[in-house]
Amino acid sequence: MVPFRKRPVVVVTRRLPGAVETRMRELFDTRLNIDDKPMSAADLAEAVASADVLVPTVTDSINASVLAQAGPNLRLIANFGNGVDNIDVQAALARGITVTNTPGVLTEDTADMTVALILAVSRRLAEGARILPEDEWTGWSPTWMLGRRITGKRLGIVGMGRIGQALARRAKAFGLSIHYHNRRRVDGRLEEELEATWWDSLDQMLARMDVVSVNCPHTPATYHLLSARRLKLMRPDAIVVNTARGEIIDENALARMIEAGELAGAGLDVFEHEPAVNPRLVRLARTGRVVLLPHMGSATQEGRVDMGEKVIVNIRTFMDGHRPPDRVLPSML
Ligand code: 8YV
Repeated sequence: MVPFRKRPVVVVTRRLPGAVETRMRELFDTRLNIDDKPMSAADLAEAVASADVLVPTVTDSINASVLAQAGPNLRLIANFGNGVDNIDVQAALARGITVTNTPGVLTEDTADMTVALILAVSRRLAEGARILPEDEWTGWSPTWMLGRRITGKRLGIVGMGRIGQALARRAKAFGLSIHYHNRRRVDGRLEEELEATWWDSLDQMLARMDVVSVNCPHTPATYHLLSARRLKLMRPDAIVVNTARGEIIDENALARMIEAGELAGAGLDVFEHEPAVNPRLVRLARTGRVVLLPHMGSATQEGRVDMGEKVIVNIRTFMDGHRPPDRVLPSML
C-alpha cells in the first residue's frame, strides 16, 4: 500500500453522527452530504471521479458502471456498513481499489433486533401495541391475544457468523434449542457452548424448525436461498425472521404462503427492493401475522458511532500505507 502524500479527499454519501463527521473533517478533506438525500447514479459518478476515498452506505449502489467513471485518485471505498452487496467488489478490486467494511460493531444490536422480531411475531407485540392507542381495549379475557410460546421451540439459524452466534447466545437464554446451517461447521467448542446442532442440509433443517432466522450475507450464492421450494419444506406453524438482506428470501413466495396459512408468520427488517416493500407483505402486516421494520437492525446511536470510528480507522491505516483492518477480500464474497 502506498501512503497518501496529502490529506485525502473523502466523499461521504450520507449524514453520519455529528462526532464522526467532526473527526472526519479534522483528519481529511471531507465532503459531506449536508441534506442527506440518497445520491443518484450521476451524483455517485461525480463522487468517484473526484474522491480519493468514497464512504458509501447501503443506500448507494456502487456498481460496475459507477466504478467505470472512477477517477485515477480513487483508491479506497470505506463502506459505512457490514454488508457489501451494494458494491461490485470484484470490479473495484480489478481497478486496484481497496474495499473495507465495518464488521463486529453492529453484531449485538442486530442480534437484539432479531430476538425482538422473534418475540414480536410469536407474542403478537405489534398487534397488542396498537390496541390501547386506538382505544380498542374492552378488557382482559382468557382466550384473547394468544400468541405462541418460544421457550422449548427449535430455532434454525441460517448463517452462523458473528450475528448468528450472538443470536444463538440470546436464544439459548430464552430456552430455544439452537440449530444452524452454515457453509462451514463452526468450531467444536463453540458448538458445545451454544449447544448448537449443525445441519449440513439446509432443506432438512428447515423442515424441522419452529423459527428460522436469516443471518448470512447476501451474495450470488445466497440470493433466494429461502426459495419457494425451500419455504414449502417448512412446518405450517413455523415463522421466519430476517435481519440480514431481503434478497435472501423469495418475498413473493413467503407472502403467498403466509396468506395461504402454509406458514404462520414473519418478522422482516430488510426487503428485496428497499425502500419499496412488497404490498402483499404490507397487507399481511395489517393482519398482525407479519411484523415489518424499516431496516433498523443496527440502528443504535452507539453502533453508528462505532461504525464511523471503524471507517476512520480503515481510512487512516490505508492513508499511512498499511493494510486496513477490515479489508473485504474476494474469498469473503
Ligand atoms: C446498516 C446493514 O444500517 O451494515 C449493514 O450491513 O445492513 C445495516 O445494519 C447499513 O448497512 C449502513 O450502511
